[in-house]
Amino acid sequence: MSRKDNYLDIEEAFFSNDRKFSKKERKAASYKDRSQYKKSDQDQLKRQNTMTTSDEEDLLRGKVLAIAADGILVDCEGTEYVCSLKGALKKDKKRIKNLVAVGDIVLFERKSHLEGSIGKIEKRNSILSRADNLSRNKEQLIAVNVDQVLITCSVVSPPLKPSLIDRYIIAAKKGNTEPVIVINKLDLFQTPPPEIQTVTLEVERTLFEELVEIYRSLHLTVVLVSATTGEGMDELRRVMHGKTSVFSGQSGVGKSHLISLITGQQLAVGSVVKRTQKGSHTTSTTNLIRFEPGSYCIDTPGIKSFGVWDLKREDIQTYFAEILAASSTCKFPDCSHMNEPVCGVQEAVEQGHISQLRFESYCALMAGLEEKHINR
Ligand SMILES: Nc1nc2c(ncn2[C@@H]2O[C@H](COP(=O)(O)OP(=O)(O)OP(=O)(O)O)[C@@H](O)[C@H]2O)c(=O)[nH]1
Ligand SMILES: [Mg+2]
Ligand SMILES: [Zn+2]
Repeated sequence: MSRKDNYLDIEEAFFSNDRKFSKKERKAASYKDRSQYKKSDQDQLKRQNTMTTSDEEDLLRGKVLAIAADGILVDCEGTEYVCSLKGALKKDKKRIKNLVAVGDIVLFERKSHLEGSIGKIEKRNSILSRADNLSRNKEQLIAVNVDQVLITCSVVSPPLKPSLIDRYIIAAKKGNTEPVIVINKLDLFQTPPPEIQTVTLEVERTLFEELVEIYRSLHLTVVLVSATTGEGMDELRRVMHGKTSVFSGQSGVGKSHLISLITGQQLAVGSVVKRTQKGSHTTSTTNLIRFEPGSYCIDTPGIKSFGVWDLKREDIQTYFAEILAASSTCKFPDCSHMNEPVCGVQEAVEQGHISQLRFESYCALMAGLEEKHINR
């Protein structure tokens, strides 16, 4: 696996290096670390909250802009500090892969001119995370404190991936943020790459039309764009106005290209690898960009796989509004809609009231088959 493919490992390596901590700090941190094992202390200590009010008064408050190889970049009233993370915060490391994420509001101690040490991460109002693709038992934060997730996909190259969109929608809702679907590269329907066969193009067009209809009927915002021709860009700007949006999706769908157009910042844009149509990873770190007062967007590296973190089987249908609605006529109150008789959901699928694509996504999640799906 290349360094770019697993950009969060850079952060992992960074955090595991305690070189920046003085002996005194290490002692204080280890004392705080030990306190987590005492039940009474544990109950009192709120997650992420390891400092006292008097400690906090001396600290600066800022927003995490990026997590790079040399540290966590924090903006504090227009000045950017490179910060490390205090040891006491690392107690959650077993469950969560990256303790701090882009969009976090942090309190930090100024160490030197433009360096700091983060002592507290403020409570987050929303989270976009996924199951860590290696162990699948750790949560990997993609971005936090965002208003909406722009689930970015493209037509033709790389092609649409319906089950991936559904998993993103669930992750966004679960994390208290709004899912918005952005479908890019519409120009490719008019001017497809030469290697794409007509029949493949027609199949993709049919899938595209069906998906737009499904998600709009579910009252989700679907923005249709082409970074190349500029089509739909005004609508995308309008959707992003006054909000914090995170662009996430497969590599090569055009996230950075769209963000460059919206923000006017030149970001690295890569070429799609023709052989696999999966694109090569171009963006290797997550970056928060302010593009107008009160409007922010976050560019993220393309994901290779996406599993919804901590999704309970019994909760799955609550994220499929049309399935939940049809379940009212199922014979069994705990019907899974997979193989029971007299099932309102199966009936609705047969009659075409529920899309086959959505039902397949639901079944794959219910059967725990998402591992197969996430490897694109
Ligand atoms: N035809 C066409 N190509 C596009 C469009 N938008 C982006 N591209 C191309 O798609 C390729 C990938 O674009 P990027 O912006 O690097 O994609 P990304 O999603 O940021 O990829 P990662 O950073 O790897 O996750 C580039 O060659 C872009 O020029 C579009 O609307 N139409
Ligand atoms: Mg990119
Ligand atoms: Zn049923």
